[in-house]
Amino acid sequence: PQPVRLTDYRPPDWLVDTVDLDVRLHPQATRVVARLGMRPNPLGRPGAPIVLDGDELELKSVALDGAPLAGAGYAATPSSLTILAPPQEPLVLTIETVLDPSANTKLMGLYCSSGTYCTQCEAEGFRRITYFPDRPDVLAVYTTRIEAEREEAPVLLGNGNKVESGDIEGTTRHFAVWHDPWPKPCYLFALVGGKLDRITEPFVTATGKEVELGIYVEPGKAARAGYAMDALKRSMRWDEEVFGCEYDLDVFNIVAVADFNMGAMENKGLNVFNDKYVLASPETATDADYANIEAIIAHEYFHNWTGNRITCRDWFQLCLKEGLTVFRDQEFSSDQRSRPVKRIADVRLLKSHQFAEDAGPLAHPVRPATYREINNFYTATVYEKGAEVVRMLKTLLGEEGFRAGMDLYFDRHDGQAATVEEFLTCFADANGADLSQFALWYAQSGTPQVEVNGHWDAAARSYRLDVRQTQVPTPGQPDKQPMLIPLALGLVGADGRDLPLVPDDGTNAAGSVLVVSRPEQSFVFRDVEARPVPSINRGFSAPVKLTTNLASEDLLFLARHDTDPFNRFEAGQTLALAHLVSASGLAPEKTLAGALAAGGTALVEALIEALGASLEDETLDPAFIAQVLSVPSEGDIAREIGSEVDPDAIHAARRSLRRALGEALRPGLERAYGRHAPDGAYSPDAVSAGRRALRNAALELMASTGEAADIARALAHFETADNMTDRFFALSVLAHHAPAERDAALDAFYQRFRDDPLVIDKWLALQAQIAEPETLERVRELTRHPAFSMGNPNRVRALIGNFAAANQTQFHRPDGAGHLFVADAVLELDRRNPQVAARLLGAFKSWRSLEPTRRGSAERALRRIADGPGLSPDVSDIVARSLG
Ligand code: BAL
Ligand code: ZN
Repeated sequence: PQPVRLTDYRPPDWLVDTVDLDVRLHPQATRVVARLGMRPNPLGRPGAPIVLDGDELELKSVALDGAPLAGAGYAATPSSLTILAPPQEPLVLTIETVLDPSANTKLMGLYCSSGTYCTQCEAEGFRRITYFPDRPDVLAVYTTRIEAEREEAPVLLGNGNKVESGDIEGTTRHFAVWHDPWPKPCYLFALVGGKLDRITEPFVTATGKEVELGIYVEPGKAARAGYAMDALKRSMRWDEEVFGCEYDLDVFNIVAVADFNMGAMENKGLNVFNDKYVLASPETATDADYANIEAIIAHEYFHNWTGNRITCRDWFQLCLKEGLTVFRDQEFSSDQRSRPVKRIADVRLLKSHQFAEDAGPLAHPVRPATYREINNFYTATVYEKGAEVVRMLKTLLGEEGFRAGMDLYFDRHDGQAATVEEFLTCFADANGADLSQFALWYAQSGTPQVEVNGHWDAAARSYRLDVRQTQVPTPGQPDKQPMLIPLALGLVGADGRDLPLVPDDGTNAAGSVLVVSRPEQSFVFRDVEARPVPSINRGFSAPVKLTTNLASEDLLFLARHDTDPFNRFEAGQTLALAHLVSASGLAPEKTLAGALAAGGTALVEALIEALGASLEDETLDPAFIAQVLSVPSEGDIAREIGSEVDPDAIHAARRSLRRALGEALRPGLERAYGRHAPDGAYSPDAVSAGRRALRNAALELMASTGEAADIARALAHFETADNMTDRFFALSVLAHHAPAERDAALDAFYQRFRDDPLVIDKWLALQAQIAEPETLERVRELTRHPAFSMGNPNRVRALIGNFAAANQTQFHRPDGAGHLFVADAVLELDRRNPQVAARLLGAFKSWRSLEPTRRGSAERALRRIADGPGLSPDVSDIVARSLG
């Protein structure tokens, strides 16, 4: 496909004010009649034809103002419909198409998921339902009549409010009419028809309007929707209280389906969810599942204002709704749970996914300037880095300044399709701020590198920080400009308390945030009586790669004393990472890793001691301690090493550090394990989840020693667990650390949950992650297991996705068999579901940093895909950029 460029944007030639749809559902031949109330756009090209998008559509008829249009009046293909010489005035265009939902394996447009009709239209799925100007800046009011066999689809749902329903006399069919008064782009259209159970609750908005909330699930699963409903109500209240956003329809419905490409979708008044992010019970869902459900329910709900009421002018602006809405859901979860632990988890995710993306051939700006396939830009960069950019805006402007900017944005752009520039202008106008340099965060790709060196001047009683920022080249961006980087700072005194920050004249330190704007810049603080330890980039205030001249003793000090919980965590991680890099045999000269290697085991012992101090500190949140004890991931270590990566060496280094922790901290781990034993029925709340997290972290660290008593403890933990968090965690410990117990435990788990696909996904994922050479054959066999299906995205992601993304040693086997297996899976999947195939292919994103043997085999696998016949635009785009 030809690239689409941001600079080529022009307004639509024709606008659509109203869409009246009549959809007669049938599994193989659904008939759609669309009546589009259109008019020429005063901002468009005068006299332009009407050009509508389509995708695999079968056209039955076209009429203009009620009169059938002869073939000479239009040109139609499955992918476009052009009305050749329309009158240049308001008109009604009626289009009849027929489609086959059962044959729709791409899961875009209208399809059947386990017998339920549902839709997915973002980004460009509506054109698979009817011909339409499928672009987000065409906003219309929709009325949807849905008709179906009563037996087959007793529930019929659409956007907006239900205005009519009934039986069709003399037939076995019935219908419902839904009207959505809020103009919206077609990507927010949805309909659902099926046999579904429902839970419902009332909600009264801040101004007293009553809303009926409904969650629809497969028959028999309603009992598992309660947590999602609770999360929804909390989200609605929170958005009123924190952002002043009130819901705006009489009903809000969520439907959970089993076959879904994404996590969920924010269609107006009718969210459609991957059932993984709705269904939960203590027996089937882990604490992480509960937290994800809460976050994603909130995320989709928050889109009602950031995405739906104010949408995107074009798909380049995707971060306008996604980055902002991720920021909002992160804030919601932080308020509902532990803010520091949430921040640590979010930064871990950012580094493992987004920093990795930024460091490889798929790097792109938060707002890309060009794309070939928009489906490939639902990325960690657009979402997670996009959220970091909004967070920095808040850091720079402060709580009130940020809220003033948001208020102005809602006020000024409600009902519009907006741009990133318009968003930033609201914050600039509301605060009298110049955000022109800040805007580079949207345009420049790559992770900025920030080096900070601190110097204490005893004679002058001052402390100086020299800051240097470097922007590394990324695909298509060889040269970059310096960015505006907010670095939150503390100077920690010997007693562990923060010193007052007194900026010397001439610096631009605003409170405790250094605003770095130049390639090199110094900040001086006076009245500093003794050498402090600087705590830099507190709370991860900027998404940068930070290096400092802190000595390992300084990091050990921060790991014990920093009052900023994120940096207390981060200090331990920095030391652990340095050790792991050096233990992987690849310590570059003059780095902290090099120094550690030179320092020998003494520093590792000191690190373990510092982690042990956190473990024993009963004033700390157990969830925080669990994070502190969790060593950097294999991906983090690989990224730190950067080139000539050997995943086996990394795996061995990480394993041996965990074993050392298990051995050295055993008494404390045993105490934590005992102290956090369950004291009542399972509850998914954050405090209970934190206690389980620490207890399970202790279980795993002890089991990583391989001692028989520790394995026996894990087995007992598995067998006596009364909830999925504990049961699955213990199973995972056995799978990774107890080869002799593994298969019996896996089998017991399978027999217990064989009828529950979402739980079986955990079972598939776990087996795919075992770091042993037999795993590839195990995964191959599992692709033939009755529980597996290439047609279901959750199954594919659980088994093949986890093998590729979460099993570095086996995906990158030196014999290349892992790469080849995934390449063949990508090719097979691409014929069925290109979006899922392209996402799987993303696992190759760091291939250039591998050592030569593995790099060669990854390249051969990528070339094999590139040479595949009839590749989808999704896969051909990713493979071309990966090799480019
Ligand atoms: N808009 C696609 C799903 C989501 O990000 O909410
Ligand atoms: Zn979203």
